[in-house]
Amino acid sequence: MTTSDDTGTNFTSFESMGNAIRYAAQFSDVISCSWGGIGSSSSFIDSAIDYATISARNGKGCAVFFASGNNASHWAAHQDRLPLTVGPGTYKFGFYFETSGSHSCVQEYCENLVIDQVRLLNQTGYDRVWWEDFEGGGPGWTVAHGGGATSDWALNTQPNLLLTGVGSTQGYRPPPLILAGQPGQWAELRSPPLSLSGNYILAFAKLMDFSTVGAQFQIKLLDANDNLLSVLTNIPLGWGTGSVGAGYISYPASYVNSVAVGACTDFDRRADYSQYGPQLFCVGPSNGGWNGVASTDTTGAAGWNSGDWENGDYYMGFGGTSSATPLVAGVANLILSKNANLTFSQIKDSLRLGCDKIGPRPYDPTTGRNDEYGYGRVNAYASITNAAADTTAPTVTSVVTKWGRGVEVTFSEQMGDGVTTPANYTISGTGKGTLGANPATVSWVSGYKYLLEWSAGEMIAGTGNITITVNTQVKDIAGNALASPSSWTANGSRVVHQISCGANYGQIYPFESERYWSGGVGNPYFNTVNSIIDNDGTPVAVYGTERCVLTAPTYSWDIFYVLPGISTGLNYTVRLYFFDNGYSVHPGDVQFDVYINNVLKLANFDLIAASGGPYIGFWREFPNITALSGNITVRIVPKQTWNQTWSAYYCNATICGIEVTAQ
Ligand SMILES: [Ca+2]
Ligand SMILES: [Ca+2]
Ligand SMILES: [Ca+2]
Repeated sequence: MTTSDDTGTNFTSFESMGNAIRYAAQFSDVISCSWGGIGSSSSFIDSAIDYATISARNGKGCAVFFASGNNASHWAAHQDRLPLTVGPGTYKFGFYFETSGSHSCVQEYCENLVIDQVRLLNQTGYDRVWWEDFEGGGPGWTVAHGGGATSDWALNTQPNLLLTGVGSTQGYRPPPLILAGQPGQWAELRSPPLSLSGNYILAFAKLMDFSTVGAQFQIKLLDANDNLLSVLTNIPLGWGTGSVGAGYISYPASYVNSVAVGACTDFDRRADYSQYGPQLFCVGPSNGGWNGVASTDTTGAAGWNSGDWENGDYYMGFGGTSSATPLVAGVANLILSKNANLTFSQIKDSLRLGCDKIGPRPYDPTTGRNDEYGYGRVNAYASITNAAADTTAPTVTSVVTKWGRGVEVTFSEQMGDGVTTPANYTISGTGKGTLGANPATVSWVSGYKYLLEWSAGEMIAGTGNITITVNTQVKDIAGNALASPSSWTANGSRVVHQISCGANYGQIYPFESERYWSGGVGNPYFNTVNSIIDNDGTPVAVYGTERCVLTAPTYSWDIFYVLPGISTGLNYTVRLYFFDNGYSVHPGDVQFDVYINNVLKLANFDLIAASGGPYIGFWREFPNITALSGNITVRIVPKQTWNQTWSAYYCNATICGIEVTAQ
């Protein structure tokens, strides 16, 4: 997320993040955030989460999920995955550790390196070809040393150095060579010989906690006689992988109205990295055990999977609490697919009651939770099963005419099947005019509101004279068919086009987003409008956005609109909206011609003379326009004039809005 007030650091400003949450809450039932750990709390973010979880969804509240964070231990959240290609033969893997000799630490094991869960995956990066968890001691593995070293890698059983996410009791660890204070001491752990051919991925879990730079941790490919074939990776020591035991929930997951989600593994244990604490709600399946999470990837060579061997559109090594969080958010969406009327609190109840009590830690008998697992591991089936069913039939709650070919229909709740099918909507009443019985399109606006649009015809002006009837093929998201009231009556309108020119901010109701245009530039700024002459109720934002040619040294292009769907045999009034944005300020600076249907309507039109100054909105109206090949065209032609503001000859032109009304 990048915005204009981006501070240039990893994250944009707290204010922008808060605004993004508020924006998402206008359109979403569930918000999943895999970011966090941004330090101090922010009132911008807190208040945005409050808004989303309390006020959004018509007061039902969005469910807002945040990842708890990945720094609970030195075991890396994202484990190493080393690709290799070998011809037919017998191979070993060597885990090589060499001292720098520069270390001054005298405490044994003051530096820690442990490996566990070593596995060779097929080239998809998912299926195990061979593996070792050292729980049986690691039969077939051998050790070697040199450079003055006298000891080898050995089994490690210290509780603080075991990989939590797999129920591990043993890992493998190099000796404290560094205590000798001499460079070049080494010890190597070698896998059993493996018969291999083709493409593989070597994966393993590692714990690294070193401060010394210059020592080495290498993973080598060896032949059957322990000869070096290649170094698969070389990790200079000094690369810590996080702060030990960050036994807290990162912010904003820790905020009182967030749902904090941690990660568990395919052993049903808390992933070693998964941050925990009293605010943790639950855990969701992720990596940290044997396998990662399969995910889509940026297509082709871009992204995490470059597609060396396989289709690069997928990635098998996703993980972290960033992976667990959208999974739990997805379960919340499944719950809402059963009953979209559930509140945020009820969604949490369904998730909580569905959780499986996994792991070795006891759960509080009263609250049903502990700090490492929250209420337990999410269970989609159990959560959906315990959610109350929606048995309420939806109804139509309002119909509002937006323009002569657009009507908004609002329902009582979140809708599902049939709601965007035009044949399920019928317009009737004397105000219907020449509109067809069914709209051409039905599109979602926001919440429970849908927009019906016709592509041709006109309503006849009147009061309370159109009726929209919706049939029972329209259902709520749980499948309940529409019930009474299923129709509603509203005023008619004769407006067939209302277009906000250069509208870069989306639709400005009831004006359409800009369409049917060519030429000119959509001004990306929202101009301040000081006043409007003969205000007809058009939104100020329509004047504040424009399609323009600004101080062009020579004539470059016309601004041209071709408005379709104009009926023959009717007269139309075309109203054009204008505004000077203050870039030029003197009468005479901005002049252009206006043609409608190729007829010159305004010659050398002096924008600033017409308005009396900059920042003033106004309009001009042209009646008795008829269809030209089914269209009405509006052409704005910039004229070169002496620009007093900028002291040069420039071409300028601008238009803010177009309204076409059947007379
Ligand atoms: Ca183990
Ligand atoms: Ca890719
Ligand atoms: Ca319902």
